[in-house]
Amino acid sequence: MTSRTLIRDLSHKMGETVTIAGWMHRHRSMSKFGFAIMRDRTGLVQVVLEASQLEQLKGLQVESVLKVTGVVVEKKSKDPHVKEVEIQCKLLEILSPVRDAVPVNINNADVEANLDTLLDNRVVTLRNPKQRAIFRVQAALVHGYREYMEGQGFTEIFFPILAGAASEGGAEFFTVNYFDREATLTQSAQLYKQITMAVYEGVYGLSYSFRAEKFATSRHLTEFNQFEFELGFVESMEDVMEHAEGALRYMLPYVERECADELKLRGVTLPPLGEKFPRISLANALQLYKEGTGIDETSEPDLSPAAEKWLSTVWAPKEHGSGFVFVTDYPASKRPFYVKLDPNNPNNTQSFDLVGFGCEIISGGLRVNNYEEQIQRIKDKGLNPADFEDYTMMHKYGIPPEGGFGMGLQRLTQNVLGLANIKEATIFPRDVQRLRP
Ligand code: AMO
Repeated sequence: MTSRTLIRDLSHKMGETVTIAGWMHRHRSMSKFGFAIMRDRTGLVQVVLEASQLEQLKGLQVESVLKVTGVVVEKKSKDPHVKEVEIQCKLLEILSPVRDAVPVNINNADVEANLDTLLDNRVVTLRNPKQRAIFRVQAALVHGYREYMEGQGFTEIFFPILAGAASEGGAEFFTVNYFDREATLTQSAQLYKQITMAVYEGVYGLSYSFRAEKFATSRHLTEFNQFEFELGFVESMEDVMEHAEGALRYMLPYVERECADELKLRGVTLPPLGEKFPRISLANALQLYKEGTGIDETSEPDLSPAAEKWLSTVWAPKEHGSGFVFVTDYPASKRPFYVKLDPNNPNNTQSFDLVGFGCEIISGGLRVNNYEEQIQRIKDKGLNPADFEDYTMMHKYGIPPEGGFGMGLQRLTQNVLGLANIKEATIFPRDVQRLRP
């Protein structure tokens, strides 16, 4: 068993001799003694060093990896209400010396660098506690999602990344050389989640999605993850929206509980959930936007980023006490081949987006579950049914009325934390220019 004590546990060890290990976050030398601020995955602590130990650190830079054995004592604090501890070092061991100065200063409250510098140096900038917090929150979102879906009795599926045909249509897909033929990287787990739904009825999973997005925006990546969901035997789209709402109502309080320190460090408060997320049609949403702002986008087939922002940060909080709104009934021209058409209007689809935090975070809807209709929809989108034979086999051999949704992991993380660019919420982001680190 390791004898290492984690920094967060030091306050319970007053007067004891302990061993901690971590990175030298900061370092300050006086004439006869000095201080090292040590950092591990749980926090920071000050270590008081004697002259001989300062000698050991000579020539070493911050980020050197150290092991310190010493006594936990109370730290004199300016604020009498704050009880802090520090360690009086008895034995200093250098586990990994760093001799070159780190390229970006990472020991301030946050990394003060532009986005490219931050990402180019991700290997070290991620060590800054405020940066590190982002991916603790992201992990908690995933755990919350899984817990919600397991609670419903649904089955987690691990979807493939290499596939034959592009699931979302369009030109935004990558091809890879697969032995002597061409494969694509999945744009989503759409086809596979439907196929597995026709076995397990309720399926979910975290997929990898690849989109050959040529233009870098603050909300698009070329590689991202989706919280996927698909459910059979639904009676209406409401059955799907209920789980999209249910998942978020579970995940956000979960993150508030599990990541209270991280949210505090980043100064984040989450938007109100309200009693129930409102549901409005796209036409209605655009009309409300026009009435509320004077901006007329009523002839547009989609919401603009500005309209998404207004709806979820102005309209929904004011009218429904919620920072979230479902927008339904998107035109058929804007939705892929698998989305079910409105039986009363073939130009309309039974689909929805969930807009929250000022941005679209979920897309979903009902699916075509009739074989002939699905073949026709594939043709209508200019695609070749032969490329989708494995998929349409499911329609041929029985698929219940069904629907589902996809929610971007990085998109959600970005918005939960109020980050300006989705790349900040992506641990190793890829875009047109970036393929490293
Ligand atoms: P859609 O393409 O709308 O739907 O994607 C679903 C959700 O994934 C996120 N997202 C992205 N995140 C980062 N970079 C991108 N380029 C990007 N594109 C999308 C968004 C979006 O709401 N199969 C359907 C979902 C379904 O109907 O089940 C799909 O992929 O958060």
